[in-house]
Amino acid sequence: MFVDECVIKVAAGDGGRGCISFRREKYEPWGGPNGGDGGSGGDVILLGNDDTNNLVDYKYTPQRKGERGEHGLGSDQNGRGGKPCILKLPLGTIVTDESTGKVVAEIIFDGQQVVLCKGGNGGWGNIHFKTSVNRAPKRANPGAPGESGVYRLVLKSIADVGLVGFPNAGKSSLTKRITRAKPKTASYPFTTLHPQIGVIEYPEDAKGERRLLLADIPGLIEGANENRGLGHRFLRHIERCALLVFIIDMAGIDGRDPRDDYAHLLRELELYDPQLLEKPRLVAANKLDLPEATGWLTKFKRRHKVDVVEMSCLSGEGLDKLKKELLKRVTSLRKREKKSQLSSN
Ligand SMILES: Nc1nc2c(ncn2[C@@H]2O[C@H](COP(=O)(O)OP(=O)(O)OP(=O)(O)O)[C@@H](O)[C@H]2O)c(=O)[nH]1
Ligand SMILES: [Mg+2]
Repeated sequence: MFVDECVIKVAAGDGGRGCISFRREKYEPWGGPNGGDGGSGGDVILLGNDDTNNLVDYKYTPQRKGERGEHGLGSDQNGRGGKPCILKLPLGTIVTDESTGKVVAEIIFDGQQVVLCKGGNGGWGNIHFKTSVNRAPKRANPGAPGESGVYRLVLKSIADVGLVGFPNAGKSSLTKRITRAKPKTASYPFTTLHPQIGVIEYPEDAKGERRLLLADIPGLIEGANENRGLGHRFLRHIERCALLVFIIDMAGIDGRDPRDDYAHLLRELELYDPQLLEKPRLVAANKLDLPEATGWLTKFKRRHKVDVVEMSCLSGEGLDKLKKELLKRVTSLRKREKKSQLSSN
């Protein structure tokens, strides 16, 4: 099961109690206080983890808690701190406070750590309350409560290139051919039911990035905005891509017109978020191994002024060219992004 949104209830551990205790030894009538401090409670910590692309664990166990700090003991023994509660999250998870709606964290890289809720401090033992006038204090502090809250987790996958297309256009076939991911492909619509991220690797001597992340998402159909098919919900997984690749089935199977397919896809993206149309895009004209495709391709180019890479996932034609094109474009987009970040700082 794929889950990309859920609500969790978390609490850091409370601090342990401070201890009231006195030194009791033979021939030592005024032993004095020796109650240790309580340990602090375990924090709730978010940890970026690139092994997963799913929030399903949090749907089934949405309540998480840090461990309480141990209470202080006599003979100056402080309590042990509570173990933190570590929430491993896929890269691209946005965490918002459910009560205020404010974003409190965004998980971007593997190993990133964010303390979401701080554990309570341990209470002081009576050793701290000794004064010149009260040398036998019968007083210690309770531990402070740990922070807690209700948070919404939303996963928007991080990828460089997002694939958009009607069902059966060949998105997963392409992912399979140019990355190591193994998505299912079949001749029925909606074979892909949730997003998959594949890595395109480039040789050492290629100019630019060494690897690009490719997001294969379920097919869109006309009326996806009214929740037809699987609807728009998976478009959030291409929101952060630098480049969108529209895969068009150029063979026009079942009386389809590839020119209209492209127009419908643009419309669906616009209905979801007009900003998606501002992203650089490229058309991958697929299934050129089929005889009908050549005629449609000419008509397509006449109607739509957009860069087209001609290819076939079946024969492998054009795949190298597409890979190179993706590398070239994403590398230059990333460079431009970096430059504009530097100039705005
Ligand atoms: N002839 C031919 N068939 C192809 C080509 N690419 C994909 N197919 C076939 O088209 C069908 C659909 O391919 P998929 O890769 O599953 O399509 P998809 O876009 O991922 O489809 P959904 O996951 O349903 O959205 C499969 O039967 C593929 O074998 C191609 O270049 N030529
Ligand atoms: Mg698919």
